[in-house]
Amino acid sequence: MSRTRIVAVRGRRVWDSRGRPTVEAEIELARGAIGRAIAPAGASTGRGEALERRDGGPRLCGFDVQGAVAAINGTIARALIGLAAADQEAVDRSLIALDGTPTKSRLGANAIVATSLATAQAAAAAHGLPLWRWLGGAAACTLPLPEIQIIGGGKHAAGRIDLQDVLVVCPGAQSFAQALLWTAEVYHAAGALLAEAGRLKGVADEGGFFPELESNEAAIALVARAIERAGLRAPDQVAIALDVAASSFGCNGRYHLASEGRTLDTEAMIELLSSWIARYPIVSIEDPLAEDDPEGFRAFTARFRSRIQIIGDDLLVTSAERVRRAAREGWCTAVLLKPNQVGTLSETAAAWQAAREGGLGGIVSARSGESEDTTIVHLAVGLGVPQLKVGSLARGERTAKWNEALRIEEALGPRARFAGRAALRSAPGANGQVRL
Ligand code: 2PG
Ligand code: MG
Repeated sequence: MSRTRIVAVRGRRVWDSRGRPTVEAEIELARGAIGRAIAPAGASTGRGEALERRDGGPRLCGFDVQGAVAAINGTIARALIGLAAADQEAVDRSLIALDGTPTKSRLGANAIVATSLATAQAAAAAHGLPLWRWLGGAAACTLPLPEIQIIGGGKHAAGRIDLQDVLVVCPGAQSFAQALLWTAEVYHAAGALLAEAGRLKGVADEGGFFPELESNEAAIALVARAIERAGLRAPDQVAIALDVAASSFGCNGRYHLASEGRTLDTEAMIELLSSWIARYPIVSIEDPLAEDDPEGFRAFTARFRSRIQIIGDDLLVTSAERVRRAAREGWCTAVLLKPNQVGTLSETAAAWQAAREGGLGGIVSARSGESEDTTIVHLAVGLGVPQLKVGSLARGERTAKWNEALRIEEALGPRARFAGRAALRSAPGANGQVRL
């Protein structure tokens, strides 16, 4: 215990990839080990997410986090000093009890998630281990299949198209490094295609190209052409994934595609997605319908679960309870895991545990507002989550994470396994026949 006894807890204001203030927590242990973590922030947030604490008011458009920082330096520090960082569940239980609200709004989910993740980093440092090894032990040897954004849209690109992400996965790659290499070829081919069409307008929030395109489908078609131009075979080597983020433009069973000037009901939305699945090498769709449309999710999943992976993000908000319900009711086949949606590392791990018990797949995910923090990469490897989504292959807050995974793959050497194609099957060993 003495080695991981918490002796100091510090909070500070740092800055995220959108130039907004965010919270860093730093935990110091008895023999000098230090762990740090920075809270990320979403733009397309689920209604059921834990709530970050912002100061409001005129300064910094209301985004300042002095209250959350003060919570770490005051209430949280007093409660955590003396606890063992190695007992993550006890630390997280104490954070949850200290906050006392169902949404973590009193201390702020940003203060809580930074503290929870910094605790894990400190415990790992005290043992001289990287976090992935501390969390997963000798069994942690699987590098996740990366899901990498090529075009950014929706709330990450001022609504220029409605689809939030057109991404690629590389189920045919033999290693994480090869998946990044193939994705880089596709990313640059997509950039060249846009430049040739006179439509290269920079990048969106997560580093994918800004979608100066005439329709949602045009973005998918562009990525399909980019795979071809890169000389790669779709879908067996490289395939397309979408994050529709439908809660951003749909509610009460009405889906307003503002970029195309039309509104669809649930059934028509499913038909639209179905026409894309039929014509493009799509192997995964996240949030095909809105968070208030679980029946739509269920109908979509019943129809397509044997062909593609269907991910719940806003619908499940990394809640173990919702994941269990999703598994029971067939809402989707995989869960997106974002620690700041729920607030603590223990609760994130519980959501993944619930997914595995229910036969669902999992993807650890960053947020659209990020930093150089790479903790989530360690969570994916350490908890054995077989997929990872952190945005595109541009912008330092994104490449910090991909590059960290490359280092982990190298550190594992011949013991490294790449999750590859199998990651897209909903349950390990289940007969999920994804179309690959
Ligand atoms: C998502 C995330 C990351 P945000 O919807 O999956 O792409 O976006 O962080 O804005 O919720
Ligand atoms: Mg999403």
